[in-house]
Amino acid sequence: MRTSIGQCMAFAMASWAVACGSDSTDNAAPDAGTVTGVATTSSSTNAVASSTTTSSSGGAGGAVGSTGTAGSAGASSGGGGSAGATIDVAVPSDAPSDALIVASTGPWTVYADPYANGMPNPAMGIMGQAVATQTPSNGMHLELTVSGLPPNRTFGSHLHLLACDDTKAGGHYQNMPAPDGGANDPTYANPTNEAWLDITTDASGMAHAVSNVSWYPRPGGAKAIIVHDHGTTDGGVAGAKLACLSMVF
Ligand SMILES: [Cu+2]
Repeated sequence: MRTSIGQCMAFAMASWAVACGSDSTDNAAPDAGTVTGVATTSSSTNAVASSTTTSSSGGAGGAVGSTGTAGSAGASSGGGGSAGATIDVAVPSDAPSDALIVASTGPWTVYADPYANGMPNPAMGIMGQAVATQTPSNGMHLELTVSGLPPNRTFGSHLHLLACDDTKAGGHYQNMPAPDGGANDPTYANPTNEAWLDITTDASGMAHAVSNVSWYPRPGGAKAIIVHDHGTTDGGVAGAKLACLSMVF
């Protein structure tokens, strides 16, 4: 059964290629339910699709065209598509036919001992995916859909600069980079200069967030989505980093 990303998007379809990292040996299924240290994981195991779309054909009527399957999330050696989630991905109906798409279905990196006090990681069971599309005006429509979280709880989430295994993805991606030492200055750390994806789970632990911004990340400039302990407050502060989805622009 495939998971629909959400009713909020009108979807025509895109075909997309899944490019898998060459380092495809580690942490596929085992990571899904266990807390793993970040240092040993390779972010290249995540499936990252980046391709041109074909024929949006304007159909909002849902998944008419070919549906890309993001199977074999890197780690499935046989390529049988076992590890990958199957998701419906589509481009907004107003997206140009050559719209850039970046998508990731995991696996996720779940950080060990996120509070440095032995408390368990509430995002231990996180699953889900993110999809970014470039708008006609070179903006970005970014969607995050997750499950496996505690019910009825808000988590902060943002697009980050670095890979999941590189200083826990570093700081937030900023369209207009703050000067040194100013990364948390609200002039720069705000939801128009950064991509914020705060989520609030429903009773079943699922959540969905959308960020629409007027810019598109610079190539190589953003590499991950982080889920934090609590909702984002002034200056982009959201608490401990709990989990990370590799997403390389
Ligand atoms: Cu963040």
